[in-house]
Parts: sequence; structure tokens; C-alpha cells
Amino acid sequence: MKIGIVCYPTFGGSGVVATELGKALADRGHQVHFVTYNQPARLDLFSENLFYHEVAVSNYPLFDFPPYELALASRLVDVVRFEQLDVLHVHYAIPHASAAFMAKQILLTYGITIPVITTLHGTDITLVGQDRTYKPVVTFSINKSDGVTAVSAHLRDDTYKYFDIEKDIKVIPNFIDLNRFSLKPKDHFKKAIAPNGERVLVHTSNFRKVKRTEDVVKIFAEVVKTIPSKLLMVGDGGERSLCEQLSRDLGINEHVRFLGKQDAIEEILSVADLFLMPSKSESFGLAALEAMACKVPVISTNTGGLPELNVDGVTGFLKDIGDVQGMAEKAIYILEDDARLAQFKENALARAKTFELSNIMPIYESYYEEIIALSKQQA
Ligand code: GMT
Repeated sequence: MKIGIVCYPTFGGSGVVATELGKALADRGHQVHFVTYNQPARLDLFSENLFYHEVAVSNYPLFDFPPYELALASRLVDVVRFEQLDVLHVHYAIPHASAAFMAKQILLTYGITIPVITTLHGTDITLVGQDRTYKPVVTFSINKSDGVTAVSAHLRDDTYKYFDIEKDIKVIPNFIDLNRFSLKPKDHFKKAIAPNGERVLVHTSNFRKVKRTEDVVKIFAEVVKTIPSKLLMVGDGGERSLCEQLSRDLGINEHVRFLGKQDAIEEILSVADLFLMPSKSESFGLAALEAMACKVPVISTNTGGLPELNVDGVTGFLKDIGDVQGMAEKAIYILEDDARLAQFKENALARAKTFELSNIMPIYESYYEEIIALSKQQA
């Protein structure tokens, strides 16, 4: 198959999922064309089957807001026509689903029918999509997609709850490439982070408000009172400086390290003992799955799709949003006993294995085939 993938090229979860999926499809012999405004963060082009088409947004003094969606739609028309793609798979509805719809209509004038699959990732539905500014367009473009997938059952249900959707939404959970994440911890790195054998807690995110990163610092402040430990904060975003200030105010800054954006997240996770995800909303929690793939148990909230990933009392614990004390108590419970920690680590890995790339990728492949066949029938 020749597949066009549209995504955000940043470190966000939807871009990571799109990139890893594209790479895996290319490995399986499909030709994959990424169409976006920057080369995706995890995309290397050392494959004969991977292509990257940049969307250039030309500016003009009249434009206070350069029209990215139009530039994307035009680029999609161009790529679909000249690369003869079979299907377009767009990740994150805003604005990719509506740009793809526009491209599809234009392509019809050239006698080309291209099916569009939209994958919903989370904030495109739960936060941004519900904003009145975007809602009519999001509803329309989901309904006009030939196929729609959501990364968790909870996100599918939320989409039906908050939007007027007449399409079937197929749940295809996110996945993990266990080969990449089963690294042996690097002793010198572990020593540098935790010189006296302290436990290592990790949080990774884009430090947006929805991640409740201040709760991470507050949970750790409770844990470090009883358990000699260190906290690694990975990523960057609006809330980072608040967290830095909070860790100083709480007098724990010598135990907290802010590492900023990191490519080799698996190396950091390989030295970790516990992952903290106290998010307000999380459609799936890919960062938690990455941690579990590195044998790291997870303390999370019980929001969104997290209960579909993190199993309470088995791979970690789930608590209500804002229950800092409860999360800290469960973190201490896991960390205070070597044997218990080892069991939680094994459980986390076993759970991650059920989301192995090789299990999930064929589901996407057969969904593409189904949607392409359906679109041919309807043409
Ligand atoms: O978490 C973010 O804010 C980034 C966002 C994205 O689209 O890049 O992540 C969403 O998609 C990820 C991949 O499917 C999910 O694992 C995250 O749970 C989801 N984030 C939220 O729902 C807040």
C-alpha cells in the first residue's frame, strides 16, 4: 500500500504514534509518505519506503495568521496525485481531518478518490475539540472521514458523548516497540542520578496544565520524606518554571532534576523505579506505556483511558485527580520494599507486552484495507 500520514511533527504523543506507525509500516514493505511542516522528531529517513513532504506556509503581510490548513490541503492534493497514494491517515483531528477533507474534494475534480482515516488522540476531542470555536468543523470532518479510530474506548465514548457523530469509531490502542525499550540500565548514568542507590522517580510530558506537573513535585515531596529518592522531570513546556519554583519552595530541589526535552527517553526510563502521571485528562497515556515497557510501574490518576492501561494494584495504582496524598502513599508502598517493587516491575512489563507493536500494527493494516475497499465500492 501507499499510505500518506499527516501528523504534528513535535514530541507530543500523537506525533510519536504516527511516526512509529509509519516506520513500522515501511518495515513491512508499505510506502509511507509523511506530510507535515517539519520532519517528525523520531523520523529518520534511512528506509527506501519512507518519504517526507514538507508543508511550506508562505506568509504575506495581510496574514496575521498564515493559513496552515490551506497549505496542508494543497500539499496533500499534490502528494496524493503524484505519489498515487491509496489512503490518507491523519493523526489528531484539528486541523488535519478538515484539511484532508478539503484535499479529498479537490482530488475528486481530478477523478481521484482518496479515502481518509482520522485517528483521534485525546485533546483534539476532550479539550480543543469541545471549544465552540472548532466544534462544528471537528464534528463535520469526523463524520466525513471514511474511517475513524480512537486510541482508547474512553476516548471513543467521549467522542460520542460530546459530538454529534454518526460514524463507527474503531478503537485501536497505542502500541510500543519493545525492542527499543528493553535496554539494560547504564550503570554510570544510574550512578550519576542516584549516587547512593536512591530510588528514581520519573515524569515525562510537555508540561501543559492538563498534566498537573505541580502534583508530580508535591507527590515527590511526600515520598522523599520517607524514601531516599530522586525525581527526574523530562520535557519542557509552560508549567516547567512553576515546578522548578515549587521544588525550591518545598526545599527538595537538590533531589529534583529537570532534563528538558530528551530523544533517548528509553535510556532515562531504564534507570527508573516509578513513573508519575497525575494528569487531569489522558486519553491513553503513551508516556506511561513507554515507562511500563522499561519495567517501570506507574502511579497515575484514574482519568480517561488510563484504567485501560494501568491496572490498579498490579502495574501500579490509580487515584482521583488531585489526590496527591493518596498517590504519594501508593508510591511509598511500592518503593519501600525491594521484593514488592520487583513484582510491580515484572507486572508493568507483562502488561506493556500486550500493547506490542507487532500485535497492534496488523489491526491498522487490515483497517486500511477495509476502508480502501469500501471507498472503491462507493466510488
Ligand atoms: O498529551 C498531550 O497533550 C499530547 C497529545 C498529543 O496528541 O500529542 O497526547 C494525546 O495523544 C497521545 C497519543 O495517542 C495519548 O497517549 C495522550 O494520552 C493524549 N493526551 C491527552 O489526552 C491529554
